[in-house]
Amino acid sequence: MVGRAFPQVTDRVHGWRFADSGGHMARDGQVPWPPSLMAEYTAKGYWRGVTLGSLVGEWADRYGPRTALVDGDRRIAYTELAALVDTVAVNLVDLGLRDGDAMLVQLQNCWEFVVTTLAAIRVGVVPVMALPTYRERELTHLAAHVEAAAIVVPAVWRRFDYQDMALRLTDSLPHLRHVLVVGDPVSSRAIGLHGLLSAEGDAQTRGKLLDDLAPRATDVALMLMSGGTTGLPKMIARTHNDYEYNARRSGEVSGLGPETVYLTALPVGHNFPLGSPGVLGTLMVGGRVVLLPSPEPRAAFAAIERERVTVTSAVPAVVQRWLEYYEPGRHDLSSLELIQVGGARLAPEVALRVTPRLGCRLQQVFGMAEGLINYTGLDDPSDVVAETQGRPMCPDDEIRIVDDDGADVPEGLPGELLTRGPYTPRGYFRGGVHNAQSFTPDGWYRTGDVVRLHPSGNLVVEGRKKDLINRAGEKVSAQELEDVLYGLPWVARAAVVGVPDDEVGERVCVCVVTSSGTEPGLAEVRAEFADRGFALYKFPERIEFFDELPLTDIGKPDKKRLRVLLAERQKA
Ligand code: OOB
Repeated sequence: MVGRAFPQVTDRVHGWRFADSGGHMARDGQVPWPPSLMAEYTAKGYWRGVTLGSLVGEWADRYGPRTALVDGDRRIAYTELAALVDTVAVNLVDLGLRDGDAMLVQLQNCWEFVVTTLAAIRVGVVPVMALPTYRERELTHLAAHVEAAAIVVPAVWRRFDYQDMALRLTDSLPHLRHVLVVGDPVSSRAIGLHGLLSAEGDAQTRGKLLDDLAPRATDVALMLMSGGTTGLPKMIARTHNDYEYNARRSGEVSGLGPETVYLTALPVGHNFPLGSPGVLGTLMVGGRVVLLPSPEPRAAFAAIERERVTVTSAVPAVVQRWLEYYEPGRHDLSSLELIQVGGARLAPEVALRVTPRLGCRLQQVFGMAEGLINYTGLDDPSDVVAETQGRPMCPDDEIRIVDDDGADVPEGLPGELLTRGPYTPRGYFRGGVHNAQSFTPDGWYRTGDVVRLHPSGNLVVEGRKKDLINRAGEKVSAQELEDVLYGLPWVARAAVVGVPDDEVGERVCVCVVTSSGTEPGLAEVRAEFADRGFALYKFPERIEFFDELPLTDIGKPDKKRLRVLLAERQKA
């Protein structure tokens, strides 16, 4: 146990919670749902009124000796997980961290991530999910925005000294009091997380004290980062009620159960592997979570084989690598029942190869940190699974598909997706001007995604509202062209972007990683589009070859970076 005596319950400061009465105004930067809907979501059983932290003890009671987490050689049973979470929670409180304080969590996939995150949540300390790739610029922005009181980082990971970076942050951020470090060496100015894994007193007394300190289900449980690829990330405060539902309902529509062995190889601080259904959805049903720090195929396949993994989630770029790497005689993926693919558009041609090649089912997941998640059904026909990105998981998810004037488009036509619902907050955390841009006055989140309703009732993502190339006023959807490119035998990966042009504003540039080593000329590529009857203005006007296309932290195509690379090539 660190430092001084356990604090009194009366010490509590209620940082980010909804007021109990008097208009349900949220404290400090959080936009609440209207009271009538809060009552309705509760009455309908979406919101169970439980905190995520209290679930850990429930899981231990229910699943006891079963393995909850696997991280390399470290295996943690449900009972041990609950004990670890309570011990760390007590020590966090003892460090002076309180209900409503924010703690940046910047860890690679490891068991300590799960324990620290749940420990914080248990006592109302709000973990802010910072991805491992963030550096000082992003972290300073996050820490300042939430006035973070603590940060937890690896000492060194992939040869980068996170501890050093975190300690430097404390110099410029007065709120940031504690640097917690996983691994060695721990600086004298930091606190080793492994030192927080023991505490004085017996577990029962500890549990009782922690229950008294527990936040309320309407409070903010954790913060997720928006997936936007422009500008600095925006923060989404998710409450216990809404995120518990997010993970529980996701688990239902993904068919998770006690026999599930879920592999998380995407960065676990992201909504997809964290709670959609991911780690939390798996733990809720007594399954086993296998943590791997990277989706690199050799290690991922070895983990699948060793742990008999049944479900995993991946972004399209990862699935493509797995499809290329897989050798039936060499790799045993026979335990794998389901691969969930989301985060970016999966080309139908690639989708169709998943089941025949890897021998497991495919489920498309179209979700967002802001809330709404769509899943294809486990019994949808294979063409629907290949061509659509699923349907909202909750009967009370509201969606609209609108034109530029905000009017509903005729059924089946593309438009921007707007949404509201029981796990889609009504604004960003301290969102300011972003809230006015991204949310309508009546609480609809403008996703920026262009979708259309498929006859199956599922949604098809047609692209991003801003991912249009404007060629002399004619709008070209990058995605429409990418789908064609993925059907060509020599294309391993493709991204289409607009490049600035004095004459027509922007021209269509095709960026390709080839699968065969051949590099066809522009004329050949244009002939493919001619064969398919495309309008002339959509034809590619430049083609560039790459060894790899740049990806974001989670593995989505990073078009912002791609544009920079293209500009550099142009100059050279
Ligand atoms: C997930 O969340 P974010 O917040 O990183 O990104 C959300 C955005 C969406 O608005 C959409 O533009 C894109 O990522 N996206 C997809 C997609 N899934 C997400 N675009 C096309 N097809 C898909 N299947 O990315 C996320 C969160 C929870 C579950 C799954 C993904």
